[in-house]
Amino acid sequence: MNLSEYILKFLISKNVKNVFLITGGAISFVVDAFSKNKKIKYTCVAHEQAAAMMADAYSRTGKGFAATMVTSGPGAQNLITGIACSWFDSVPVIHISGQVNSFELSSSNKTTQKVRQVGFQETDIVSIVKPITKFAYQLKRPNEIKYILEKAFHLSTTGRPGPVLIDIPMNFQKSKINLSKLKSFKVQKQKHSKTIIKNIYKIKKLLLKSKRPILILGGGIRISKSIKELENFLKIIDIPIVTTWSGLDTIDHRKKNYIGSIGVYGSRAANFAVQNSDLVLNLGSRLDTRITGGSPKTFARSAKIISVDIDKSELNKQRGLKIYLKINEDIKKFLSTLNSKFKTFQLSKYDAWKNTCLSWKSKYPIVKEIYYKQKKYVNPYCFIEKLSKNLSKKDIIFADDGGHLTWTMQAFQVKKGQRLISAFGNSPMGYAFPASLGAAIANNKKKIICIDGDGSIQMNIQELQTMIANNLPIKLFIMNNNGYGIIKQFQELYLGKRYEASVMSKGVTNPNFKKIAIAFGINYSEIRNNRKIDNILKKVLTSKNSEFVNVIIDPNQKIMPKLQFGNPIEDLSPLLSRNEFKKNMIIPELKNISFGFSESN
Ligand SMILES: Cc1ncc(C[n+]2csc(CCOP(=O)(O)OP(=O)(O)O)c2C)c(N)n1
Repeated sequence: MNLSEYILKFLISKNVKNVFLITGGAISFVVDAFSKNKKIKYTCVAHEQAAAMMADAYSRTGKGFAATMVTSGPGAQNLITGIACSWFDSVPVIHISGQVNSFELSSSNKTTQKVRQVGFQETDIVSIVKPITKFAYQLKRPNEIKYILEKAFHLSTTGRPGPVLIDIPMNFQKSKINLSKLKSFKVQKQKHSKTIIKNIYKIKKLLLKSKRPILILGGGIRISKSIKELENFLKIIDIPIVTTWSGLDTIDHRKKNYIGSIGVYGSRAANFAVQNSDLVLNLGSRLDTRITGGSPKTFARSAKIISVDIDKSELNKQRGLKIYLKINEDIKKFLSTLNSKFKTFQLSKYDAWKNTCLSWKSKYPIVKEIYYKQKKYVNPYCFIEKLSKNLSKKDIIFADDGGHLTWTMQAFQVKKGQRLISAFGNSPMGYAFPASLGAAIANNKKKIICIDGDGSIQMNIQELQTMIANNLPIKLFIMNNNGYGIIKQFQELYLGKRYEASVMSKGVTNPNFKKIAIAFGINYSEIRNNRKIDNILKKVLTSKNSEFVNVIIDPNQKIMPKLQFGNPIEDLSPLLSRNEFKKNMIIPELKNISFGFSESN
């Protein structure tokens, strides 16, 4: 067996059924190994950035591990944005890059160590990706391969997961290896945590004293594969629940205690709930600035915050936010220990508090009746609400980056089991479409929905060909507001409405999407106003083919509500009248605070 054949054997053992790749001289021997192995396939993509994003989504939504293969130099460099998506959102993926022959590496000779390049397309990809991978390594000898792959897999999938990259010189790829001589990587036994039970009792005590507790569900729940454990936990705890964006799909939004998502683009109701709470139990959210607003010290400022996070550095970061009880645990272990100990976890009832939160939810809906009356253009909030009503609990939905992501996250009503995914931490334009392809390949029976922007789709539009060539019946919705909507709104707020580089007259233009769809052989539809939504949705969602839907949005459509810079997250814009606002602030220390904003609606 040669080393390349061994790599495939290893990937198969980790349940990788498909590799996303683009070939090239320096990876050719590894790619050639597929000719001798029918247990694993590959998908040829059009851009390595898209390969990394496909692998990322394959891993997020599938059952196994995910992999890419790319050539040296530009092939490996193109992976970077996709690797960063996996890094920031803790997604396990292995990237295998080819490298020039080991004897052509600039590092292989004392006299060439300072030159930029010796071998053709030589790039020190390991140094480049080190800060965004859990492990990046250039193979030094062929017989290290087993040890290095096992180590990479272990690091990628355990603790806080993340991407890894193994760089393999060409001459090693074809070298024969003797399986009996290969060394294995020994996994160190994890220490048993002694504090977990103690902390659970502390939480129980704090809940007893609390009058207004709140539960935050973050991305850590999905990352740690704890949906079942969460469901069981919710049977023994009965307090208002809010989510972050990456926690949105951890819970059915019809659940009685669900209030909404929190943060800069959160719902008024959820933000009032967290800001008025006196105890926050945070499961797996980093509480980053999108959640806390620009001034973390104003976040949940009357509450004792309990955070459960597998990453100690997230608990110990000092940005003004005070975490009262830091629980450095894997959420799965934490919840399963807790669930096994208690038949009921809380002793108080909190009925009045729950009713207050629910009354905020009904008083401040994201999607207002009046939006449905809009005659011209499609209102994106109505569109997303209708789309979500028409989708089933098995469907997987991706959203890209921009206004359309925000409308989706604000208005989508998740059903139990559904996935709603974006590259939350990295948030590059161009993620959602290739990610949809990766998910379609990992879940070939499921319906995959891609919600994209007219700007963002153009970053990976070449993958329309990959979709067609692989017969992937993705439903692609372009929320077309003819420009960079989210940037325009920023420019209106902070840059005197100077729309530099965000609108057509300033250089941001769209192709004719109809011609593009036709050129690739994709069914094309348009939704021009609210009245047309139902019919077109019915048609495309029951179609067995790939569908390209151009949803025409008002170029001046805003994201509402949204936090204006400098305000605490309970005070979303458009601002409520100060009287109404103060009535909602039930915590005594905020009731009489002077906010300094003008009386305005
Ligand atoms: C790769 C990359 N480049 C630039 C940005 C900055 N950016 C964020 S959203 C956005 C505009 C997105 O436009 P579009 O997809 O049309 O979405 P809209 O806001 O109009 O819904 C830009 C330029 C980014 N997030 N990623």
